[in-house]
Amino acid sequence: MPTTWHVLGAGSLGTLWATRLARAGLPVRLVLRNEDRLQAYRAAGGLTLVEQGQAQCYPVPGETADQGEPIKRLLLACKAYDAEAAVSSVAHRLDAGAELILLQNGLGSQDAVANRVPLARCISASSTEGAFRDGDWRVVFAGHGYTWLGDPAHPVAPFWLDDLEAAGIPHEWSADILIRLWRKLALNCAINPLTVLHRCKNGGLQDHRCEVATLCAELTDLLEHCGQPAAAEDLQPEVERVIQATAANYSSMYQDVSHGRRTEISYLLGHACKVAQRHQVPVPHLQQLRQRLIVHLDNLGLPSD
Ligand code: NAD
Ligand code: KPL
Repeated sequence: MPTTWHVLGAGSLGTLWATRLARAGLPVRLVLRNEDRLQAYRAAGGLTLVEQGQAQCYPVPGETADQGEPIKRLLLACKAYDAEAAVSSVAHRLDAGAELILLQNGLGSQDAVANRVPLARCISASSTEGAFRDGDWRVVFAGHGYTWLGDPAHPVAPFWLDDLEAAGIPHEWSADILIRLWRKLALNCAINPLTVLHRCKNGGLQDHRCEVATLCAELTDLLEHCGQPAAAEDLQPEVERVIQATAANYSSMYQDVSHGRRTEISYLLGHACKVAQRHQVPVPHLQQLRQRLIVHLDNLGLPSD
């Protein structure tokens, strides 16, 4: 009997994974917050994935967090700020030796989850796939990409990567996932907050080269002093390359703010500033950027944590 994939978080990435796994004939169950959400989901009849303009509904069975069979494999597909509470809601159902796949962007939430469920194996993921919701229980597959998975505590790849292969989820096992997570965090810190503050697309940062370069210099220094020198290599040229390659796009943080959604600031810029303080690395421009962003979010009435 193949192991069931329990997917917690019926949002963009959770739906993108759940529908592809279900399409491959693998057992998937969607874990919902409460009975009301479960009833609403059942009324919708399943999760809909829109790919190249074609919508397809997959009747993935749903259940609430508090009841159901023991969970052996959990895909945690919520935002970083919800991760600890979400895993707590199913902690009583986790099997001894359960495996968790953490899809959260940024850093900080992975440790919070691992501390909450110390007996589980926590596998972190970093994804460049793109998806967004265009309705309740409906997700549009917007950008093909890759997902890197890795376990900082245990470098051996799990056998269930075969399921991802079968489901057509492009992935790679990464022996040092922390390098990838830190590199992505650095890119996001150098680009995303500035796009919010300057109210521009990524390409608009070409008019703010000095500001971007200053942030890259501090991020490079921080990565070198906090044990992540590989994540620091040639950071600035890569940031410039990403700005150019994604010039026509709005960053994910810009999109969150423009839709009135909470951002993951604490797990990006907030985490960078916290680690800098712990390692006594001066990062005045990153700190100032964080303060400016907090004021901006406060003014908009959005959470700034
Ligand atoms: P999302 O907001 O679309 O989905 C999160 C879902 O989790 C929501 O449906 C929410 O209701 C649910 N949730 C939260 N707490 C819950 C709980 N306790 N019980 C049940 N459900 C709960 O978020 P997303 O865009 O899928 O992002 C997930 C993570 O992936 C984020 O860290 C994001 O930065 C990262 N990411 C997203 C994309 C993308 O294209 N969407 C790409 C790369 C990385
Ligand atoms: O990952 C991104 C995001 O928007 O979150 C990019 C495009 C790299 C900008 O930081």
